[in-house]
Amino acid sequence: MAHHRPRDSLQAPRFTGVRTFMRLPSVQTLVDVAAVVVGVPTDSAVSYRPGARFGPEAIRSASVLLRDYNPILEVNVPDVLSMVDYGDAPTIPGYHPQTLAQVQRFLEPIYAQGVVPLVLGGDHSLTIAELRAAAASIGRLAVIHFDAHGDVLDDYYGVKHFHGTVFRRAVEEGLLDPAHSIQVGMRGTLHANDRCSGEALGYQVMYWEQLRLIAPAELAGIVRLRVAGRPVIVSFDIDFVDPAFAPGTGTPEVGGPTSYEALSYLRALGPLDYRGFDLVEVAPVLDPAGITSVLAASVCFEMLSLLALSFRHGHLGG
Ligand SMILES: [Mn+2]
Repeated sequence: MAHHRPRDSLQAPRFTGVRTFMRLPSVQTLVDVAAVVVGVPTDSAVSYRPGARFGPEAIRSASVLLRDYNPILEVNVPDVLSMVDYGDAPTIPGYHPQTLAQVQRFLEPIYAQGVVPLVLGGDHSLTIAELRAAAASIGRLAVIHFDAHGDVLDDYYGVKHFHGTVFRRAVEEGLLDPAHSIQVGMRGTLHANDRCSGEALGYQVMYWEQLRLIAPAELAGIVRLRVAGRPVIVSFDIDFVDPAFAPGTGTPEVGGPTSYEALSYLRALGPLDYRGFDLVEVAPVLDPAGITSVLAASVCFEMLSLLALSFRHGHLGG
C-alpha cells in the first residue's frame, strides 16, 4: 500500500524541487490517499482588489518550510495521513459560472472517494463549487467559517455569485445546514444595518467583538455543540486575521486577531468529522515579504493536523 508523504528536507534542501504543497509528491491520484491539496487559482468574483488567482502558487511556495510534526497537537501529520498535491482545478479567467462548474467537476470524485481535499484559493466564491461537489456525495454539511466577513450579501451589481454572497447561496441551494454551522470572526463596517443577516439565514455568528473575550477552548466547545458530530467543512478566509499579520488579501479589515490567536482558535477545534477544508483570499501581489502566504501555509498545516488528529480518534471520513 502506497503512503505518500513530503520529501525529507534533511535529504534534499527545502529550496530544491518543484514547488508543491509541503513538498508532497505531485500526483493526481486518489488511491491510497487520505487527503489531497488542490489549488483553485481564480479571482474572477472579487469585489475589490484582485490577485487571489496567484494564491495557490504563493501558499505552495511558503509551505516548503512546514515540517511534519505538530508539537502542540502532538501529531505527526504525514505519518497519519497519506497525502498528495493533486494540482490545480481548471479555471477560466473572466468566466465565473463556467469556472465554478469546472471546479465542482474537478472536486466531485475526491469527495466521492472519501478523500479529504484541502483547497487553496482563490477567491471565496469557490466555496460554492466545493460545497456543491461535497453535498453530491455527503449531503448537507455543517460548516465552520472563519472570516472577517459573513459573505451573506444577496448580490453585487445585480449578480448573484460573488465572493461576498457565497454563504447565502449555499443556504439557498441547501448545500449546508445553517442550524449546524457557525460563522466566526465577523467585524468591520457594513453596507447597511445588516448586522444580523447571518443569523437571519440560520447561522450562529460569533463576532470578533465576542470571540476576543473568550479562550480558544471555549470557542471549541461552542463549535462542537453546534456541529453536533455531523460531517463538517472548514472554510478559512485569510482576512479573518488582522491585516497587520495578513496584509496580502483583497478586502482587509483592521482590528482583528493576531496570527497566534487565529492559529489557536483553529487548533482548539480538535477532532471532528472533517470532510474538507479551504484557505481562501490570499493575494500575493499585496503581500510584503510573503508574510500572508507563510501564515496561510501554517493555517493549512493546522487543518491537516486536525484531520490527522481526527483519524487517530477514529473519524475516518468517507
Ligand atoms: Mn472575508
